[in-house]
Amino acid sequence: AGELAGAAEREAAAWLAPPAPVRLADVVPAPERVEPDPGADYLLPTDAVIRVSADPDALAVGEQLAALLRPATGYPLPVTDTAGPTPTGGIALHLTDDADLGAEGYRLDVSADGVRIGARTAAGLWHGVQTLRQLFPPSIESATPVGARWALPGGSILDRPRYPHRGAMLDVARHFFTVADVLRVIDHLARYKLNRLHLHLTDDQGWRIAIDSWPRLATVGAASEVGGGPGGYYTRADYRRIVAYAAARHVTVVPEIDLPGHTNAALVAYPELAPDRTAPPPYTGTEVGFSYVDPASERTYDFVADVLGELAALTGGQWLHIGGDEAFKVPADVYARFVERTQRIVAGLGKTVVGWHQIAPAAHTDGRVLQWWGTSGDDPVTADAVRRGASVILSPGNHAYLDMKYAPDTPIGHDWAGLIDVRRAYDWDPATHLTGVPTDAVLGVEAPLWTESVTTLAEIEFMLLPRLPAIAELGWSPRSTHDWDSFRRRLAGHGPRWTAAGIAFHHAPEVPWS
Ligand code: TNX
Repeated sequence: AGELAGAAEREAAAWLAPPAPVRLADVVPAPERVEPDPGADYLLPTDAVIRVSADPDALAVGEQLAALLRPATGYPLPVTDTAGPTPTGGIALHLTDDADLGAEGYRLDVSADGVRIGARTAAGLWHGVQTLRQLFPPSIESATPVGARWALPGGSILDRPRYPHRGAMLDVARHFFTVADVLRVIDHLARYKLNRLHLHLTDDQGWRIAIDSWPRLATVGAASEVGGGPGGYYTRADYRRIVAYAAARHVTVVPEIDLPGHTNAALVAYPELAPDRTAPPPYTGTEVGFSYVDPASERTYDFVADVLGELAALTGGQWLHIGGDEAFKVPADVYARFVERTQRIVAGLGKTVVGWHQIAPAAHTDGRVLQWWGTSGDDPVTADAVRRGASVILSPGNHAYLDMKYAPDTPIGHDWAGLIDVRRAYDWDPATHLTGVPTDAVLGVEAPLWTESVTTLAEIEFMLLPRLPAIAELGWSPRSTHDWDSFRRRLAGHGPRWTAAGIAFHHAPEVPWS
């Protein structure tokens, strides 16, 4: 009888049809345009079908959507292309030729009859799917079936990114992280419509990518990390797996080989690259600026060309990051010549060069990108490089550095660029941040996570969440949507999602977690 009463109650609840628990505007990053239609909520039925344009990349997005929704709903959610029989209802993913949507935009319509996402590209459909995912109740993130009403709020969203470059950086050199950890970080990026993963692959404490022509980089240079742990490196197959997993989530990997400084691990493996031709001891501390490959030796340029050549062949994306930061022991003119020669090597490989903003004084080369990590908002040298043609990715140390502590009592992290709570991560404008850098020179934003003090995936997640969504919103959402109170309220809705997905996060006191 108890069971019957329960069933009756459930039926009564369905008849009363409460509104969908999530509001259409509760999305992070904030969409460009939201038009709620409270009369048009949609209840996903058990037999819903996902119908997709007959295109392999679009169908892949349809399969990924099904894989996101199946565990919690327990529904079969078959994926078919639109050429097949056309059931009503369900979720449709359509490639359209609506030029307004650009390379990554989408339109999402929820009506009482079903859901439709339209985009010009599979990337646009993918971003639309991330929005749809956030419109379901938080328990959609559960890995096991949950008895919930899978109701979606009615209405329409039109959405496009503000900037083409929306990234995060993971330092796998100070501490090494497994392929599985990196894939999980890619999942976090994709949730918030970030499209670049910058991997800081080399530093004083370890070299993390196998290079066939210089094998000791991995076998010797990788065997250390901060604090004396065992280190590690990615094989070519590992690296390819990361690139492919990212590409399937519409994220491009930007690999960094830090040159000419931050190279102690390479010198341990190949003393012939050291200015005094002597191998230094492996380094497990956290100082910077003491090491460099010899800019006066031709062997150094063989090394640079071989390493960047192998990496260019391995990596799918258009960019190679050459580091360039904190080469304190290399005189300015020698440094500039080294960077110029390295830039030419990258150009010769058909890739676009990215470097930390210290490379600014070097001559311009086509398409070159500077990554700003200063804390002042005013740097005439960077502004001058922009006048000579460079574009800029903004990673201001005092807003976007995910290795800064949230508060004085944060157990891990640094504070040299200040404390960065969620509001500080959110309250700045990439378009006007740097004096003398016009809006159209800004490619986008990136949040770096340096890992001197970060040793586990849970610690990565603790530093990323909830600040990564703040940086993501700066990169994606039109400035007109920028509003701290709106952001922290929308962000609060993600706590239960992360909890349901088993993701660690910092319960920042300025966010009204329920
Ligand atoms: C500066 S940011 C560095 C890194 C450190 C970081 C720690 C940059 C380009 N260089 O080598 O890990 O500070 O916050």
